[in-house]
Amino acid sequence: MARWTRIPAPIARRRLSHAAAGLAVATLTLTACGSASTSSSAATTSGAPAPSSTVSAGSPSSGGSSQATSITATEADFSISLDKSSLTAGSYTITVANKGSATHDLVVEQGGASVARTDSISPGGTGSLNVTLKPGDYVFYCSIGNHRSMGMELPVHVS
Ligand SMILES: [Cu+2]
Repeated sequence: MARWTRIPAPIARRRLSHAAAGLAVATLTLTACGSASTSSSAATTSGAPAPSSTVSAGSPSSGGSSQATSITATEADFSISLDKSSLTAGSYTITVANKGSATHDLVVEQGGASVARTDSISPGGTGSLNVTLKPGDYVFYCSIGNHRSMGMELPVHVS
């Protein structure tokens, strides 16, 4: 008999703790709801900064024409290589690193016309240019001496 009288006590205690837990959950839920609505209204209020950070993340695929993508062209004697194999239409800042022992430059050409170019770049130096690329075929080349015919010519397709 003594055992039977002892058993209900833990059950009652468990029920109590369940009830307490339920209250705690209810309180947490209320608190969570309160803070959630506060933070979502804060996000709505700060609507301007939020989209701009989203744009920087998703700009390469859609509508990122306002923000330039940085790419690097590496020149040597006598070659040009890009750190990106495929380019999509948009604005680009192209950093040109001259790893050769001769002076080079970089010209972006489309349909035989120069679209953008760097100044002459000394050996070991870097230059840069800004260009907006549209879908189509371009040629990146070095305009110094006969470097283009020596191999400093890179066809670039922009999709
Ligand atoms: Cu060159």
